[in-house]
Amino acid sequence: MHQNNQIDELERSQIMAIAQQFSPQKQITHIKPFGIGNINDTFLVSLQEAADQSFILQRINTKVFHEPKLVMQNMRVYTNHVRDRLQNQPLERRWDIPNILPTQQGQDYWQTESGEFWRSLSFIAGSQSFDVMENIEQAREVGYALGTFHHLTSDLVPERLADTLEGFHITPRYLRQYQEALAKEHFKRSPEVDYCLKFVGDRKGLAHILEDAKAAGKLPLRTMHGDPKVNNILFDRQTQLAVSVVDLDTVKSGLVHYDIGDCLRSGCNPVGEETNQWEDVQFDTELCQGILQGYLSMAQSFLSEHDYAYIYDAVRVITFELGLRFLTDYLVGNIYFHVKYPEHNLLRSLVQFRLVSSIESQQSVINKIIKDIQQ
Ligand code: GN1
Ligand code: MG
Repeated sequence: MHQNNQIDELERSQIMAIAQQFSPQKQITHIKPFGIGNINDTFLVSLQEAADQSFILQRINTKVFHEPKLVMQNMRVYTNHVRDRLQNQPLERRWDIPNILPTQQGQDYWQTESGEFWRSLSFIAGSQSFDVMENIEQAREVGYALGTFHHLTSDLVPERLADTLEGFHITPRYLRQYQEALAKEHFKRSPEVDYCLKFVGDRKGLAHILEDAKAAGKLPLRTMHGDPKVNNILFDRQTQLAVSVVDLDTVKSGLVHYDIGDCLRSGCNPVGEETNQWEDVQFDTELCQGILQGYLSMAQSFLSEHDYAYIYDAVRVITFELGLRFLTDYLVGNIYFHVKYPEHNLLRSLVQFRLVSSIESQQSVINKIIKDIQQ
């Protein structure tokens, strides 16, 4: 199965058997695909007489994560750290972290004979997520959630986390891979492809901004989430407050700027990254202000002058980077991101590039927001 929208009967019974490994005593009533992840396959498993104990079952994409056991090890390090920290210094409001559900043998994962790697996590009770932000209050909550994540991991020594995805968010590497693909692959030219090629050609310098700042010692390595797009933030259905950040596979040592940028990239695009109307994509600066206000309410204490100076760059670099990743995957034949049709990654890259243009055309507004919030 490559898209998270259907499962056939045979697959359902196989998945059911795997789910049972993580819940041997309870009867499973229902399994359904969950969310819109581009890499792993995710399911929600419901239990009879224990609706509140529904859990998440995921097949890790081992073509992307070559060492899935290290992914689980990192998740242990992260969840133990945050749980201890919350116990010693509780927050004033609800904040949850998913529990790793072990198998009957006490392992954090289940491997099938064919080598598939599965794991289960508790479902955060009464929560929901959104693919796009509907209002400024939600935007503030998204920012608060990312700030809380960075706050709670600010004393987690990044070296304790293994690098499970080498080169992840190292923008110059993606640029190199793109250039290699351009040189090697035979792809169909079209006005859209030409637009993308020119777009990247005009902005090659962008790829180096954050890595150069890191090399110059301006931006320190910290623990980063790696994928804080808005639908990885969970909201309490009742209070509508953010209560958790999920999708912890890419938690590792890195620049928090990739996180800040990614959160703004996904949160300030009201038509969403899967839109067909790429020409309508715009960066919404009010939502940007909301996210940054929420973020700084938690992060002000550990951000330096340099950190602030690179926030604008962070948002356009990460948006450019994602566009580049989608485009490269299109050029090499869609091997990394799940796609629903052959041009899917091309369209996704157009969406991100359009967003970059919109960010660039509003540079002074965005910089003013950053400046005002700092005071
Ligand atoms: C992938 O699988 P998903 O949707 O959680 C990708 C992110 C991208 C995102 C874009 C490990 O995340 O880096 O920002 O798609 N994750 C990985 O939607 O590459
Ligand atoms: Mg992810």
